[in-house]
Amino acid sequence: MSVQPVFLSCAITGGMSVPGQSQAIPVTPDQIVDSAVDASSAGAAIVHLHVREPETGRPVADLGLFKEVLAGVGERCDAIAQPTSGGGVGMTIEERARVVTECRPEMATFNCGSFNFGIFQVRPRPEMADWETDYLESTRDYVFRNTFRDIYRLSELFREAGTKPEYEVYDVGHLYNLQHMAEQELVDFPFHVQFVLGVLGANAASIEQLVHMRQTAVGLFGEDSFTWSAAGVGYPGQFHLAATALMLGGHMRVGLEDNLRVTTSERAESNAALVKKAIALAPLLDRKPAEADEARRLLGLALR
Ligand code: KMH
Ligand code: ZN
Repeated sequence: MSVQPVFLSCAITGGMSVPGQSQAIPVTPDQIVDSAVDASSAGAAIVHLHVREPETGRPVADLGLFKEVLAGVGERCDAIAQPTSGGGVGMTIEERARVVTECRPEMATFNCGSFNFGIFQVRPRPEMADWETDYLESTRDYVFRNTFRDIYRLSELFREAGTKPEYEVYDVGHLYNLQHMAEQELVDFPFHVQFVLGVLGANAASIEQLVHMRQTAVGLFGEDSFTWSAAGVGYPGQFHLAATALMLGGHMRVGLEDNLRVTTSERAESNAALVKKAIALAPLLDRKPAEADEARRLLGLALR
């Protein structure tokens, strides 16, 4: 029996959370780069990147900050540097897409549908600034917008930039949106899809729902038409989905963007701690962790 390679993606800082949720969340470009390099040394083949205003930690789509972070990661490690085109609260699709059109990364995230995205249930902590509690509360009214007009346009921009999309699907309907895009010849095969489960407003981070999402994708596109990864939001969903993905032949994503705990009783001190725990599961389940260039080969990206 052959041992299949598995690549791990680490979502370093996030575009929805606020820094007061955990001291471990990196904020400044230097902190984000350091954390990404440490995650890469711990075994992450992909680092998924957002940027934050250095003074406050507020999620932003500032091109200068993205350039600084992408340059820093590129100089210091060989992980696939994967910026978001999802951004965060209050950002327009034009702002979100600029990192793709201006920086032409080898890969970036591509969100496949609109949905409510609520983080108002995060417990306020004494160390949070007023803007942070207001921001969390504002998500009662937040729709993460990815309309058909948006995703058609984004498809063109990704192709012009030569950037491979990682299709983020949060609910089963997003797979039907992806099928529609494929029918319009807006999708290049084989594609890569991330099942992001556990957002309040979309599907749950349960093993049953991951199996359902994967089966639906196989039914729509065929098993050999795509590579896939699972990102569980929250604890223990992050590790339950990582373990399930290992068993089902998928890849995995962990990181402080999606989850702040390393065990039931311990908060994660770093992204590297989350990566180490997930990577340790791979050999137990007969999967071999892939280095960055092996991940590039599996994803059909040019080797660096
Ligand atoms: N924040 C995650 C739930 C993106 O950046 O494009 C989803 C995400 C999307 O990572
Ligand atoms: Zn993200």
